[in-house]
Amino acid sequence: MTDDQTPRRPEWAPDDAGDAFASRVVPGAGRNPERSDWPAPPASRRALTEDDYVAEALAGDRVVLARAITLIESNAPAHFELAQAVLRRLLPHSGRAIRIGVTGVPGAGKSTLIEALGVMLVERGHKVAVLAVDPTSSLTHGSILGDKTRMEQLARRPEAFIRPSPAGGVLGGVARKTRETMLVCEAAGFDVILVETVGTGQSEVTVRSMVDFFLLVLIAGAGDELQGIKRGIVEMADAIAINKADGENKPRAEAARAEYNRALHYLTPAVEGWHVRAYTCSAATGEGIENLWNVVGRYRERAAETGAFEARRREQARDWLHALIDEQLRAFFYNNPTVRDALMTVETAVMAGELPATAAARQLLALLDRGDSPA
Ligand SMILES: Nc1nc2c(ncn2[C@@H]2O[C@H](COP(=O)(O)OP(=O)(O)O)[C@@H](O)[C@H]2O)c(=O)[nH]1
Ligand SMILES: [Mg+2]
Repeated sequence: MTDDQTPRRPEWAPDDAGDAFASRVVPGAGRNPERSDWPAPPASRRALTEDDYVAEALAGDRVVLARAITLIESNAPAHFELAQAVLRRLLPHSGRAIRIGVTGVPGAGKSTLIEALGVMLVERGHKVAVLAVDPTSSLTHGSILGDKTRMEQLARRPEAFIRPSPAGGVLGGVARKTRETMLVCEAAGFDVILVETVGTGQSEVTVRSMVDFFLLVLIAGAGDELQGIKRGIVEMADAIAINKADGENKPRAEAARAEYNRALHYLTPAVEGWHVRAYTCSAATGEGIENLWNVVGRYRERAAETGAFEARRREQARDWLHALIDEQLRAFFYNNPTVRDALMTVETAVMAGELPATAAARQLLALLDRGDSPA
């Protein structure tokens, strides 16, 4: 047997596949320029036009969907225009999904829970998209999202689409990309969007502002159940899942649930007419996962009846507009050449106590007019 006939391990083989392959990998043949009758490269390699993106995203093509999202996530100015043009055309086709945010401290089992819920939902005929918001992921390579980030079982299902957090550092950028990605997924026919966030800091507020339902995942700790998680986060939740209610841990989880329910009793619900409650579940065994989905269903029904569902979305859209204006004003200001030239001097004067900060800010803002006039 010559070397060439030895079965070779394909690049895409699973880690545990061993070395016994019936087929072997041959180097790919390049496109032959003499053979114009050969088919053009598949769409997955061609540069797509605005029409391609729109038509194929609407058709639910996962390859194009992934490319559309890459386009949205791109920071290149040339991509920005195209991405916005595509989004604008997809927007009327979005909005029909239920958007669920999942938060909680690292290790609480968010990814495991999302996977269990996601698998259950695709088995019921849903199309499920999983997105992540983790502004730190570019630094930690996503490790903070835990060891289940890849969600292998769910990832194997063609009805599911899993997108890790966009790299890019600042929360504002990650939030914009996630929001827009969500719209593209909805236009592509995904009817359940699950957004996972790390349970540390500002990202919960951001995710809460883009979802219909916000689920807080907790685990039973020793003693004070309300410790270790900021009260503000509890107040934002539409339901609390006490996860890992399995094995020896089950009684503690039940106790934690009772304790949370007592505490929740005193909180004003974020959505009128909806009572936030705690439930136990086990993402590992699947127990209680269906119940959580039923809770989401009841919420959706109830909030639709009262008008709270649509009101929340409308308010989110308005808040989002203002957040973008703030962000763009800031960029416009700091990128202005006149401002940039003056900033250091003014900063120094303020630091030295020679100029009040209020006057300094006004002075700098006044430069915007001057900087733009032809002079
Ligand atoms: N016993 C038990 N372990 C779980 C459960 N859910 C998650 N885990 C484990 O907890 C660890 C962290 O889970 P992961 O989903 O990555 O947490 P995340 O950081 O919140 O996304 C993993 O080792 C999971 O296998 C559960 O319901 N029961
Ligand atoms: Mg995770």
